[in-house]
Parts: sequence; structure tokens; C-alpha cells
Amino acid sequence: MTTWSSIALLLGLGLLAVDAAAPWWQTASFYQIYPRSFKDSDGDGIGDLNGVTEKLEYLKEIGVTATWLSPFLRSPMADFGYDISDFKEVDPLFGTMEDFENMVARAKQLNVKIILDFVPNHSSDECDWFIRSAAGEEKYKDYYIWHPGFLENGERKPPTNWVSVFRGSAWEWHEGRQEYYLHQFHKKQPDFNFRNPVVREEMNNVLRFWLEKGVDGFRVDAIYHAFEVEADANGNYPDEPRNDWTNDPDEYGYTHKIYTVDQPETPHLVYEWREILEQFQKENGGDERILMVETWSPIEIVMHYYGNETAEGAQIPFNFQLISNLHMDSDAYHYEYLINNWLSLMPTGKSANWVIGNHDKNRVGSRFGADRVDLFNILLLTLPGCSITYQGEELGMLDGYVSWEDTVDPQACNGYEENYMAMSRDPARTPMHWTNGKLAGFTSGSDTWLPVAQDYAQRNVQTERGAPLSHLNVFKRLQQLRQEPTIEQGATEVKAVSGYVLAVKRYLSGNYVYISLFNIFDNIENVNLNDVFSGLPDNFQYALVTDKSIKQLGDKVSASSVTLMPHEAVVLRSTTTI
Ligand SMILES: *[C@@H]1O[C@H](CO)[C@@H](O)[C@H](O)[C@H]1NC(C)=O
Ligand SMILES: CC(=O)N[C@H]1CO[C@H](CO)[C@@H](O)[C@@H]1O
Ligand SMILES: [Ca+2]
Ligand SMILES: [Ca+2]
Repeated sequence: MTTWSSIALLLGLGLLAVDAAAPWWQTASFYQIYPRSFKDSDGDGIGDLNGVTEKLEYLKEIGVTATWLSPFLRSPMADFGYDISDFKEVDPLFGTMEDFENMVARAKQLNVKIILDFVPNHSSDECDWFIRSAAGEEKYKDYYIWHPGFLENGERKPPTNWVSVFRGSAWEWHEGRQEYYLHQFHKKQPDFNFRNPVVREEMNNVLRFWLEKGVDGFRVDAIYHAFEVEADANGNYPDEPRNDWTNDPDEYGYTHKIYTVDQPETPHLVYEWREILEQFQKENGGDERILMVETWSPIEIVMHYYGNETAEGAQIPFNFQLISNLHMDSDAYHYEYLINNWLSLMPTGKSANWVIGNHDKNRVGSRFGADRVDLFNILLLTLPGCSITYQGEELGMLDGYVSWEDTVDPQACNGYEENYMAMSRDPARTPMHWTNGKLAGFTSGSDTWLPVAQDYAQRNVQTERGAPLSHLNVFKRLQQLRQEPTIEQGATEVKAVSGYVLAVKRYLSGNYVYISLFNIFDNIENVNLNDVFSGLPDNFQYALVTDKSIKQLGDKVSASSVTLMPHEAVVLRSTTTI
């Protein structure tokens, strides 16, 4: 080999190494901000963008790489911002476009990425596009899904039996246009017609607009609802088959969703958006822009959102396996199955993500018990890939009590006082706890849009900063561990040691072995890790303990005998490298 070709080879290898560097999002720690409840900067009791900007340093403090913010665009707030009336304007309640630009600028200084919540399935009925569509204006006529319905014995009936997620018919009669429009969510959230290429282009332009404004990507809302089945030659839609477990035609579960969610066209919409992101990056440079998609679909369908043989999809199709399937009594085998199932079904070359909470679900500590808060944070942050944490979960916030009178969530308000608690998403949306002072330091005003949870004096940023083994400090310690090469890039084995204890082994040649252990129930357990993992080093030490632990950081322990206290989760590190 000549010198020149060796140099060329070396250069080639160098380039390869650069190419192979993991993109930023692959092992990122994401944090979901629900802006209404994060931080109020002007005393009106509602969180806002300047509040977020004020607290970006906090995100840095807790090791967050990127934040996705629930919608803050112009909206009449029938669904608290998920009903957008102008896709390119900030709602005055949250601030101005200038406030948004300041937030992005500050985030860039701190190297915190900003992900926008993109809500493509529907707009508000107060959106200019809908108003024009309802008026029958040529360009906008087919922006939404319209149908005259049927006359039966002189009475007008909706086109199908489809039910809205928020109860009642998914069709609403429009007096002006003398037709029904489809709304899979609130009647103030009419569904777009994605079979109309003009609508698709309109949405593509929304993406381009925010990319220009400097966002690092989009979290795509409710994507599985985007397409409905195509109308037949007469423009009619079929009824969905009945489910037999409810006789209440207003209940969402009344029909089996075969025509209103998960249509085969939907992932291709995401592929189209990914191309827009790629194109933008080609023209503008910078780090990779990403798509995170929300789809509550069967796991095989979720996998399609990663892409197909020829097209790239979303980098992060949300993994709702843990959120959807785990419950209070799930044993370690169930955890093991759910985690390994995702890892094995994921297409080669793709990365995993882990989610346990969001603004639609009860708080982790309320769903699984306050004693398991650290356990879930440790699980999410020591599994391979990226983690997604809902605001306040790092503090172990619990559901706040919200009386029927104070309830504002449409999903609960459309129901009844007797069972509103089962439907309400308000308890997980109460204001963030910053201090143990008045109204938890959320606002300088005298009132908040939802009540502050009663236990804020124990669970807040200020108090937890000062307690060495608080949830907050455990969370921060986890973020340090995530910088370790093994946890960042290592291979993974997930095993139930018994029905009670789950073990996650992370290992990388030339580095320490890490094992996270989770005692899911309330007995003391003793485990021999050699029962489930082969070739382990003998000696470990505690790399992370919690307030349940009797051991301390750095204490030595043998792999053949590890004792775990009730609900204790820990991270062990081998004393030698492999
Ligand atoms: C993958 O998706 C692209 C873009 O939607 C489509 O053109 C292509 O036919 C699909 N390929 C396969 C193998 O399904
Ligand atoms: C988790 C999440 O983002 N849920 C949202 C899904 O979309 C509906 C309608 O836009 C919202 O109401 C939910 O909050
Ligand atoms: Ca405010
Ligand atoms: Ca739709």
C-alpha cells in the first residue's frame, strides 16, 4: 500500500468515525413542560413563556437535554391549547413572538433544545381556515371533513356512529354550512382533511415556519387520528362496529376504532414531514431536527413510524408500553417483557425511548405509589436510548386534588360529577412546586388556574435541593451516570431475577458494568445476580442509592448477594472494568 493510499484510508476512517458519532437526541433526556403550569412570570396565575425562560437554568441544573412544550399557540383554550386558532402565532396568555424568540435564544445559550408541540389533526373552530371552510370558500371548502348526514323520518342524523374522544358524536352540525363536520376530539377541534394535498402543504408550511424560528424539532400530537377511512364513491363513510362492553353511545369505547385511527396512510405523513426536516437541515445546517410522535397504537403499528425500507420516519415514536400496560401489581416479569418486547421489535439501527407520564395521565406516584417514584426515574434514565420526563416527576409530585367546582378539563366537564375524577386530567396539571412559600412559588399573584397541590411544602425544588437523597437529587445523580460511556452507549440485558426484582445490566468493553436493580414490592429481597447474568465481575459498589437504602454511595457489595429494601431501587457499578 502506498503512503498516499494509507493516508486516504486514515482520512476515510476519520470521516467514518465522525459520521458514526451518535446524534444528540439518541441518548437525550427530554423534559415535557406544560406551560400553563410551569412558571407564571406576570402574576395572572397562568404559566407563560417568560416563566419558561426564567427556569431554563433549572433544566440545565437537572441535566435535561431538550424540552418539549405543550402548545402555547393562539387558541380559545377549549382544550387548553390543543385547539389552535393560529398555527403561527403565540397566544397572548403565554406571551408574544418576541418572548418566544427570547426563550429560544436563551435555550441556545444554555444548550437546551426546544421541541414544539405540533397539533396537526385538528384546528380550533375559531381558526380562520375553518371559518372560511364553513363559509364554503373555494380554496378552503375541503380543508375539513364535511358531510350533510342523513334524513330519517324528517330528522337529521349524523353521517356515522363515530364517537368523540371527549364523549358524544364525533360529528357536529354546522348551521352556516348546513353540514356536519368531523371532530375526533372536542367539537371546537374540527379534524383536518389530510386527503387534501393543499391541507398537507399548509401543515408543511407550519413546520417550515417554526424551523425558521429555530426550534429543534416537533412532538406530533395524536398522529394516529390524522386519517380517517376514505369516503366511498358517494362520499359516505362506514359505521364502526360496536364494542359490547358499553351500551352508552356517547362513550368513546362504544365503537371499535377501525376507521378513525391507525389508517395505513398515516405513517407516510410522518415520512413526508421527516423529509421537510432533512431538507431544512441540508439548507441551514446545525444539529439534527427531530420528530417525536404520539400514537396510542398497537406496538407493531407504532414501529411503522420509525420509517420503512426506503423512507425515514420519526426518530422517536413514543414508547407508551410502560405507561399503557404497567399497573400497581405488575410483577418483574411483566416489566421485563414490556421492555424487551420494545427492544426486540424495534427496527435495526433505531433507538429506544421510555415514557411513564404526561399531562394526560395521573402522576407516577399516584398511579404506582409514592414509594416507587425513584424506581421509575431510575428505570427510565438507565435504560438504553432517550428518556422523557413530565415536569414535576423529578420531584415526585403527586396528583393534586381538584374539586368538581374547580375542574376545567373538557374530558371531565363533558361527564358527570359522580365520576369526573376518573376522567379528569387536571390533577396531573396542577402548578409546578418551586418553593415552600406562597402558592409554591409558581406565581406572584393571588390565584392559580388550577389549585396548587396540598403537599407542596414537602415536595418542591427548594426543599428537595437541600435534602441529599430527595427525588430531585436522585434524578440529578442519574443524569451524571448517564454521562458514563456504559450507560450512554453500552449494550443492555433486562432480566427479572424473580417476580419481585427487576435487573437491568449495561455493559461496554473496556468500561465498568452497571446494574440497576428494582425491588418492585414491599418485602426485603436478597438476590444473586449470577442467577440471571453470566460472566459478571464479582465485586460491585453502590453508584446510586435512595432514601430507601441502608447502604451508602461507594459501599462495596458482592454480585452474589445483594439485599434490597422494600421498593428500593439502586444502581451498582463493577469495581473493575471489563
Ligand atoms: C415507504 O414509504 C415511501 C414514502 O411514503 C413510499 O413511497 C414507499 O413506497 C414505501 N416503501 C415500502 C417498501 O413500503
Ligand atoms: C399526551 C397528549 O399530548 N395528549 C393530547 C392528545 O391530543 C388531544 C387533542 O389534541 C389533547 O387533548 C391531549 O391532551
Ligand atoms: Ca402568566
Ligand atoms: Ca383526523
